[in-house]
Amino acid sequence: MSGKKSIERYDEPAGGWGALRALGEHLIEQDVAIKGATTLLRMNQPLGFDCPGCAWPDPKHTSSFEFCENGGKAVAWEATAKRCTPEFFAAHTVTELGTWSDYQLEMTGRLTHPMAYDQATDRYLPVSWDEAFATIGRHLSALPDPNMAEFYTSGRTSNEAAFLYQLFVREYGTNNFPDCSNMCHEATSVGLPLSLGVGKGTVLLEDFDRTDCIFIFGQNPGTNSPRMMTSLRDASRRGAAIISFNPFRERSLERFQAPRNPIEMATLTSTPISSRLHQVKVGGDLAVLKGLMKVLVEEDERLRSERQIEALDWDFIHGHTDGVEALVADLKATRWEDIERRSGLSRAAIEEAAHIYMKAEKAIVVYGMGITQHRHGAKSVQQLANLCLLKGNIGKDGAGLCPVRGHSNVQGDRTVGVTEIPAAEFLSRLEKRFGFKPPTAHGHNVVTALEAMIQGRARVFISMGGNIVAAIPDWQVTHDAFRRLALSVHVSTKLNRSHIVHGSEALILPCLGRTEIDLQAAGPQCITVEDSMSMVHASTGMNKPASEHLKSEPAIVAGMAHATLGIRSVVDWEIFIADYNLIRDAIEDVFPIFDSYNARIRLAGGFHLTSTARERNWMTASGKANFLPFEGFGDDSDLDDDVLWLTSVRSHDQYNTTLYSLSDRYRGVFGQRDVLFISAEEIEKRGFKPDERVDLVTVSDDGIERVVRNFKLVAHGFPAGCCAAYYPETNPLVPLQAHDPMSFTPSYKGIPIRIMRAFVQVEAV
Ligand SMILES: Nc1nc2c(c(=O)[nH]1)N[C@H]1C(S)=C(S)[C@@H](COP(=O)(O)OP(=O)(O)OC[C@H]3O[C@@H](n4cnc5c(=O)[nH]c(N)nc54)[C@H](O)[C@@H]3O)O[C@H]1N2
Ligand SMILES: Nc1nc2c(c(=O)[nH]1)N[C@H]1C(S)=C(S)[C@@H](COP(=O)(O)OP(=O)(O)OC[C@H]3O[C@@H](n4cnc5c(=O)[nH]c(N)nc54)[C@H](O)[C@@H]3O)O[C@H]1N2
Ligand SMILES: [Mo]
Repeated sequence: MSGKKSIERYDEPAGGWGALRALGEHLIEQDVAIKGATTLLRMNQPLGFDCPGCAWPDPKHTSSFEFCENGGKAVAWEATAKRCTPEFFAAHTVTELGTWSDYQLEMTGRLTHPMAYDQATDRYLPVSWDEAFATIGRHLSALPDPNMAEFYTSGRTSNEAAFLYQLFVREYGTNNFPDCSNMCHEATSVGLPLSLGVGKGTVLLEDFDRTDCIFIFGQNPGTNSPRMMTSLRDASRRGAAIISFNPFRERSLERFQAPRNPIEMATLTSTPISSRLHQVKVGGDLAVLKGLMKVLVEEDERLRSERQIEALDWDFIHGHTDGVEALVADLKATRWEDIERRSGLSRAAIEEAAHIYMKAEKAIVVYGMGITQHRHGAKSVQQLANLCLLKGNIGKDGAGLCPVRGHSNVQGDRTVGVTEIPAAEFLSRLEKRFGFKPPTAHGHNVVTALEAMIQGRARVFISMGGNIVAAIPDWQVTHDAFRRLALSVHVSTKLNRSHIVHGSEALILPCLGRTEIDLQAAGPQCITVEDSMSMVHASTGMNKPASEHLKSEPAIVAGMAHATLGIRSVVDWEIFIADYNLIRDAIEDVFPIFDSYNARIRLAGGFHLTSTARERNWMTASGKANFLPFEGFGDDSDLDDDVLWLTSVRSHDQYNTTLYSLSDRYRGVFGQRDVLFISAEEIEKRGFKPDERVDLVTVSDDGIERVVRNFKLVAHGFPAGCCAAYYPETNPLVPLQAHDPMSFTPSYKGIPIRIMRAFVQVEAV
């Protein structure tokens, strides 16, 4: 890691030479300069592998190499030459590893052997795959009730592995599927079906080429979906308006230098992205959305009465929707002074944005975690849908709603049945295809799984990827629950916190990554994934596996199933593992939308899973799209003046709990992460000085003290009453009960805190 530690102004645009330089450094650090570079050329190509980074789609998977700094980092992270071997585990007790940072743990490299925790020596020792599977089978069979086991999925898991996983778990007898999506876009999956009849976005990549304006709420494209910058840059150059709402002036929302554009690179110029970037208060989006819609409906009323002109799409509203009257009534009753106070934006700014939206024939509304990770996440998503519906911006060329998904296959995992609330039709098709009766009772999501563990109702935790222990809220409470499990199992590629905070027995099962050759009885296999825009395509690994002892995720599921269900299983697991085409045939049998699955993934670019809302076919109870008003501004009622709203965000150099480095170039932070972004005015108002160190303490009424210590105050252009720090360092501050009641999404982006002068004013080492 480069040793520089500083806070400084970073004036370069997003992308450009800074991105090339950063990726080069990362490749060297991971020891993959040559291999990594050739690996990168195969990413997102017709015959290559799908980027294990984000879920943003590719232009038909047929373009020449599309440079993406963070996609490159994700690949190099997986293709690293470093190895975490049994010798490494022999040299360190787990207690010692508990003192290592997350960065240090993952920097040990790829896991090479299955390992089992040994209490006597406090170390992980190598174990055979058969022994590991037998341990899982023994524990699961011993549980008096299958609902005492939890089966987590992180969204890198392929459709094939995810389908087998849910098949195993349902044959075993539970719907307990806590999923990374529960911490991410669940507000979309739960909120949108009530509005539009579908829990996914309604746009395709080509809509970005035709739209007149793009509104971006709470999403950081330059860091978390950098390939989106190409679409935004093109739209901006075409003259489409781009209006962003974010408490940070994220650099990629300001300007972008396209690494593939020789002129911008040679002349050091860049393209402006947002025509307006509104620094909304943390949690202020509901107020903005109500303000925007208030202008629309009141302007429409005025124009209709004065000039017989419609500002809203009344044909669409009458023909396709229900409930507009209640929405209009609520908006009319909403006062501007409240909107301004809650959003932190002026009426004039909101009016200007609303007029741009009103005049645009086609608009796209993009959003990310800044919307979903709030107590009112699902309702906020519904307000975004309302905004679209008022102008008929759903199911129209160049228009629509665009939730930007997280993990590269988080959407696909859901599509193929990893869900704690399975639809009856899906279960009956599963039963028909496989001949066993799947459980119908709803299972646990992340929050309810954690509650079950805390109360001792769940005893076994199995994790298909991810690093749940670091990703969840309320560490003091939740980590204890992990330590009290009878068994914790993690299918992983790298060592992480979830292996350290473990149950009485614990297993680490190392798996192949997406870049690697997956050789099975019928030959090398491809897997499939679904991106943010519901395009499904194949991905074929090309690299030699990091170790000869790795197994593929589907093979690991089959091993667990075999050891748990034995001969009573009605599934022929071996056949599925020999040839993944057969898994895809089974997926097609259960989910008709995958019609001709194997044939269609062989087409260049794969195929699109149709979104009913895109076709204006509303799969809601009423058969129409629903306007769903939201009274007030959420339950984040006004707190004392000294309370700050903290939002937790990703740095430019991290992938969720994985840190590529300790820097965050675009925000001017180098070599450190224990910082609190806050305005100079707030620092002064509270009697502090920039660079002073403070402790952050959650404001809650449950008597539990939640604190993280020694954060440096970094004066940053940030809205009043708000501050920001990095995830996962701030996760101990989020109370488990602080989640959206509809979607159970933890409110990671709206944490009321107080800051106090730190006892020790020194930097952590
Ligand atoms: N390189 C990289 N790529 C990734 C990931 C990664 O960690 N690294 N993670 C993947 C995953 S799982 C996901 S879910 C996505 C996440 O991608 P994003 O949705 O972009 O997630 P965040 O960076 O957490 O936050 C998004 C933005 O919301 C803003 N924000 C914070 N609070 C608020 C608020 O109250 N209102 C508004 N309007 N904005 C707010 C933040 O300043 C930030 O710019 O990216 C995926 N891609
Ligand atoms: N405070 C706060 N908390 C948050 C968020 C936030 O914005 N703020 N964001 C939330 C969101 S959006 C998400 S999605 C979650 C993320 O939660 P997770 O998905 O659980 O976490 P990751 O950090 O993505 O998991 C990293 C680990 O995945 C394993 N891994 C990587 N690739 C593979 C693979 O191909 N197969 C397998 N089996 N394992 C692999 C590696 O061992 C690595 O250590 O965190 C959530 N937590
Ligand atoms: Mo996510």
